Amino acid sequence: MKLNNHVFGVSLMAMTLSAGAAAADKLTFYCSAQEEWCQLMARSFEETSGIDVDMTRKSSGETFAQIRAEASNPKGDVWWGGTGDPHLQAAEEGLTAEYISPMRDQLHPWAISQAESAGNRTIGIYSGALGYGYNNDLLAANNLPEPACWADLLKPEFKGHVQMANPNSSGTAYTTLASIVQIFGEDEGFEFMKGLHANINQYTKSGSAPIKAAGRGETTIGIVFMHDAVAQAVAGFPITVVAPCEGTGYEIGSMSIVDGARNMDEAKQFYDWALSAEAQNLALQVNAFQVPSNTGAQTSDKAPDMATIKLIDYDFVKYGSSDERKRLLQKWDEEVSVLPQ
Ligand code: S7P
Repeated sequence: MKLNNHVFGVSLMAMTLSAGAAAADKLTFYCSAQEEWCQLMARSFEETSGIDVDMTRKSSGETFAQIRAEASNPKGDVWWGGTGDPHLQAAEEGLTAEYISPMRDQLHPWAISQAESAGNRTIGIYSGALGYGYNNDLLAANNLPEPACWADLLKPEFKGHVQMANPNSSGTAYTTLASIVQIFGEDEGFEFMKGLHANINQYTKSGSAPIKAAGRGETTIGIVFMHDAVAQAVAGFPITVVAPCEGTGYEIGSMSIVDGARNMDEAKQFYDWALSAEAQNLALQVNAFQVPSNTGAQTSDKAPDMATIKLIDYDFVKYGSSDERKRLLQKWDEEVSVLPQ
C-alpha cells in the first residue's frame, strides 16, 4: 500500500519504466475515520481487489476543504468516513458524483435517506451519538463533581478541564456546535458555546484527539462521539462515557465519490465493497464502535446503545447545507473563538 508520503525517487523510477508496461489499477482514497480503520480499509481493499490504494487521512472539514480546493483538477477518487454534514455540503456544491450502488438494498433506511437527501451524491456508512468522556482519576484528583449534562460543562470549577476540536477542521466539533444550537436554540446555544469556551483548555484539529488526551491524563473531559470515548475505555484508560441528560446529536458517517474522479471505476468498486457486511465488519478489528449501515454487519456489544440515548431529531439537511454550515462556522469564529479565556 502506498501512503501519502511518496518517495520522489520511486515515482521517478515508475515514470522511467518501459512505455509498454501496463499501468496498475489504482485508487486515491481520502479517509476521515480514525487512522487505524483507514489503514485497514486501504489494505483490505487492496487485497480483495488487486487495486493499488494511495490513502490520505484527514479530518472531515479538512478533507472537504481539500476536495473543494482541488475541484478544477480532482486528485482524490473516493472519500470514505467522517461526519455526514461536510459530505452533504460537498454534494450540494457538486463536488461529489451521483452514484446508486447495487448494494443499497442491504442498508438501513437512515443510510439511504442520507443518499436521497443529497441527490445520491453521498451515502451513510455508520452512525454514532455525540457525548463526552471524562478521566475518572483526574476528576477525583481535582475534587470535581461527576458531569452528566451539557450544562455541567459550563460550571466554573471545570475551567481549563474541557477539550474539544475546532469545528472548522473537525466534523465531530461541527456536530457539537450544530447539536447545541438544535438543543438550546440559536441564541442560547451560542451563549452556551461562549460559556464552554471559557472552560476549554485547547481546540484540537482532530475530533477524537480530546478523548485520547483525556485517556493520557492531559485533560479531564473530552467532547467527542461516544464511540470514540468507549474506544479509550476499552483500551484500558480510566474513561467514563457520558450521554448528556438534555439529549444529544448524532452523525451519519458518510462516503462520497469525487466528481470527475480520475479512477471512477475503481472508486465505484471501492464504494460497493465498503457497503458490504464483510467490509463493515472490519471495524471490529480496530475498536471502531459505530453502528454499521449494512443490516447484515455486526455492531459490537461494546458500542453505545443508540436506543437508550436521548437523541435529538438532528436536521441533517439544514445543518449539512452549504449556507448553514458556513454561517454557523463564521459566527463561531467571530463570536466565540475570539473571546478571551
Ligand atoms: O474517530 C471516528 C470518528 O469519530 O471520526 C470521524 C470524524 O469526523 C473524523 O474526525 P474529525 O472530527 O476530526 O473530522 C467520525 O465520523 C467518526 O465516527
